[in-house]
Amino acid sequence: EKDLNKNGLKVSHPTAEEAHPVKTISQQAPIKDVNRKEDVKPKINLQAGDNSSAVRKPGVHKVLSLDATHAPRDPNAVGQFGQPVILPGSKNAEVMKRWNEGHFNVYLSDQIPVDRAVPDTRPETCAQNLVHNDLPTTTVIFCFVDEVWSTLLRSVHSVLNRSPPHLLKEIILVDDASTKDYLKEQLDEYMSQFPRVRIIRLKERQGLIRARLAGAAVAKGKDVLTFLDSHIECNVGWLEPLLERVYLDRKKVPCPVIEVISDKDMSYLLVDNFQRGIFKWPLVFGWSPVPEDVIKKNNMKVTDPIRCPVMAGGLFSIDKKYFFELGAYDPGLDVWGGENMEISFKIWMCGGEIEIIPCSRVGHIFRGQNPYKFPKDRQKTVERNLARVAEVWLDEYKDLFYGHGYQHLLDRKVIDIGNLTEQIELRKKLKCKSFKWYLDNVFPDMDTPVVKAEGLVFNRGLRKCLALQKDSLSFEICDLSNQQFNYTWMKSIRHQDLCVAAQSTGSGFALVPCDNTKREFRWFYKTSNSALTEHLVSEFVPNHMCLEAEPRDDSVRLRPCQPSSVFQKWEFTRYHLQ
Ligand code: LR7
Ligand code: MN
Repeated sequence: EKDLNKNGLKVSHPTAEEAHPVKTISQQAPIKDVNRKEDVKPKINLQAGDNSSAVRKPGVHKVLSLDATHAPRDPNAVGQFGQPVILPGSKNAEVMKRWNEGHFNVYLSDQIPVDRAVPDTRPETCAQNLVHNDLPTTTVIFCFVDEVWSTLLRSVHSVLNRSPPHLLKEIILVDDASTKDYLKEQLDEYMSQFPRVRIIRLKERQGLIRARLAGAAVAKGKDVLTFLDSHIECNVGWLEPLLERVYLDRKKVPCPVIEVISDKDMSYLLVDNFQRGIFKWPLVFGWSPVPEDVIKKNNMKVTDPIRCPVMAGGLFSIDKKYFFELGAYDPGLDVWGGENMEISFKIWMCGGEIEIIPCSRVGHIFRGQNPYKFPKDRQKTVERNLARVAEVWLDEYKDLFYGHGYQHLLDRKVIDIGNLTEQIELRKKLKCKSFKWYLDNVFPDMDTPVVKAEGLVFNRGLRKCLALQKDSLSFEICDLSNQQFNYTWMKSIRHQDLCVAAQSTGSGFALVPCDNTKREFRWFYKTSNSALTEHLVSEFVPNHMCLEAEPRDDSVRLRPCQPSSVFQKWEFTRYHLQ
């Protein structure tokens, strides 16, 4: 069922079960940041909200809980209060028949009220938290393609019912060229009851990234944009804590805690506290708990915002002007995937912050598969998006992206990732910091060295080292001059911009400007614990020959690999391999 590319790597985000531990018991435990100290005093930002030059009054009120949602219209309905529903076995066929409409239990969803109550899963003290009286308003943007009727409606009702009306400027539904009939006149008619809801329709399928951009472009609200997936349920008091963060600092990008609506029984499940959004190579999103000792050391409270290296993608609020200052999303990203990495790197590297706000909680139906078609191949679409992000934002670390199974993307004849000039210009214009800065400051626990090994390349047999010699390699007594090499994620043996290339004919080498797309630059480094096979094997020459020291004249050459030959054993000074 998993989406594996040809290297066996997952390109979809992890499913709820895999990566987002759920709990049904009530939560306790504290929170805080792992990377930086949380601001002690709220920053008063005169630029946020209206342009009044007066210092904001501390005027504060408790988060509105809009208690009507706790006393639903129909308390005996199926799935009410987010309870699990076990359908009789006789319904199985029907459940299965409708499953693929949304890749969740659509049959059951259709039985559950569109305005059901869900358990208030906020930490207890959240109801006492204070927010400002003059919070900015928000436009809520849902984009969707062929969303299931009942879940789309439940998403909209949860916003209408659980957002303080004076803070909800409008809800924009962006129909990304859906094919289902019920999403046409029937949806128009239904939504016409709610003056705050507007529908815009895209003539051609654009994908969620450009669909969100289309929504943002027509937003009438001037303050804040809030993006949500179209199969969610906002919990009690979800909005004000998000807007409060933007109010305190317009460069904060707050995300709610994303809770789980079961795809099988539609129950609303509480997730573990202290989860951060992170990524692993090759740019795979995941959740990771804030370490226990960090929680203790910082005396983190359960309600404290948690700074996140990356956001999940679908659910967040952002100051509208700031969103556009950042260049919004790269409009060259197609359909699904990668935009969460793009916006996350952009926010952090260009002066903003991403936070999860524990007092704001939204349930989301996690599905095993995308229920809609990709206009082109899904795998290729996501890879291409990620390659665009890597090229613009990762600096020298893009080798780690490509080196974790995406080397084929470097061949631009195979995959056209499109023009990136505007994105690169934008990064310059905004004077954004380096990816290294981001790793060191925002995600220091990732500990991801940019090369696999470095230093001298020492041969055990002759006790000498590889050395640079004009445009070729020599083999000399080890010293510290001209003998420093990196073994990179692209499998190249590199000295500054020069790389060791195998020659297709003969047994020689060249030391020439690196080119990650060419196979003559790739050297397997074969290791084993017995240390008998530390060979540097050319991927290029026929039969994968090995780098060998020639004892007679102290030169180096390529020879058929021989596991026992000491002249073929090479060691770097320092290893960062796994
Ligand atoms: O072509 C499309 N056009 C659309 O309008 C494809 C999708 N969409 C809509 C779709 O109907 C839905 O409302 O876009 C929204 C997101 O699509 P999903 O629900 O298929 O995405 P997802 O929940 O599987 O994936 C997560 O990662 C995506 C990467 O591009 C987006 O950022 C999603 O918003 C994001 N969802 C979340 O963050 C919710 C929590 C999931 C996690 C972890
Ligand atoms: Mn989703």
